[in-house]
Amino acid sequence: MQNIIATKLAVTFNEVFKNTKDPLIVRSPGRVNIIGEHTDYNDGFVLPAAIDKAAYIAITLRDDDEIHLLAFDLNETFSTSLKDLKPVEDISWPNYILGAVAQFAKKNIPLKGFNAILSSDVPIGAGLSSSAAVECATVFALNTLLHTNFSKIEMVQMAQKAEHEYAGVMCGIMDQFASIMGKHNHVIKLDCRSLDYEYVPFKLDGIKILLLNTNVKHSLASSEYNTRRQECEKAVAWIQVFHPEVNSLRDVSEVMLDEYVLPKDKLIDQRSRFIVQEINRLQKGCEDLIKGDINALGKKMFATHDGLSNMYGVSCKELDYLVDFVRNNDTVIGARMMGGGFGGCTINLVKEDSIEQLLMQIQPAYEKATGLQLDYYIASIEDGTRIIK
Ligand code: GAF
Repeated sequence: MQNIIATKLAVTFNEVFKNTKDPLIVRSPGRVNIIGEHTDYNDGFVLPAAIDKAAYIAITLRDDDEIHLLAFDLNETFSTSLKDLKPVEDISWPNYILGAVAQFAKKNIPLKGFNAILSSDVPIGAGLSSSAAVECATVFALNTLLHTNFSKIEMVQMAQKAEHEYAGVMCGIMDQFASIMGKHNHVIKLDCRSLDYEYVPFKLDGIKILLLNTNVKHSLASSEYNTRRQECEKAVAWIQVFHPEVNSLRDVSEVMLDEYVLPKDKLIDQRSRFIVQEINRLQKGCEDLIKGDINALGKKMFATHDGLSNMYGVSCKELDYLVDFVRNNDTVIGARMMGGGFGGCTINLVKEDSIEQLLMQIQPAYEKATGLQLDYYIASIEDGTRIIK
């Protein structure tokens, strides 16, 4: 698959840009997250992994300041100049690339213009981090071509800043970390405060990761995401008055919420209580995984979904429908909505030999209930960002 994409991009590149030089081609994957949702920007833990769907960038430097981009799958072009580097308003995809370029500029790296083609098989708006994949591919490619020697962690942080500054989503660090640092058949237990991480083997005999895509792309996703972040910060600020040592919800207990947040605002209490519980749940879920108690982990995934839906308010009726549909199915070990929310995919751990039957039941039922098509992907866990050519 990678070779086919690399050849397709290289051929198109030479046709479009009439280049004599072969482009550098970098692949950067999307991600899944087993448990630990919305915990990253609260200094908590997450448990993501890079998957077999990825963004690809084919790129060569130019001798002038011009930037010429082609989005292969959309058949759209965009051109600008390094002198005019700023977020674009009417189309989103160039921003993920330009946001990455801007990080080099901010570090006073002498830049050059470039030609690039972008292609991706990470479905857009499915909660699989299609934008992080593009940001990471771009940062990684420029780091190589400009010989800047940034470490992988520095590149993760630059890609995250690209999302903040050019896409306007104040995301945590999980998506970019998973894309760059992913490891075949392992999930990453990441402490989002210290950035310490541990690879935990995730090779479950007879169980597969099934992603069910609601095909709902909620327009509120980025504004509500930023609102959730502010709600969490508000709870921290109220607690800090009495406990100045508290820096984030990572440092907060449910007793503190009872005392300082619940009496002030029920909604902020629900939001922050979910995060405190979720940080705790991830720690226990990770122990389950290490012990091989996959059923216990699965139960926690359902509990995470219920918290995201009822307390954190980031689910939607289509996501709830899919999780409720599999809740009492013995072949589904665990299921929940995944990523920022308001649409996108559910992640399901399903016994491999039952997937076909499950799909035969759930696809028509979902389509009947919602009028939307239900797409699915069986994800495998792969390595993070790599040069492929
Ligand atoms: C999005 C964000 F980009 C991540 O940082 C994370 O907060 C996630 O939503 C929710 O866990 O993917």
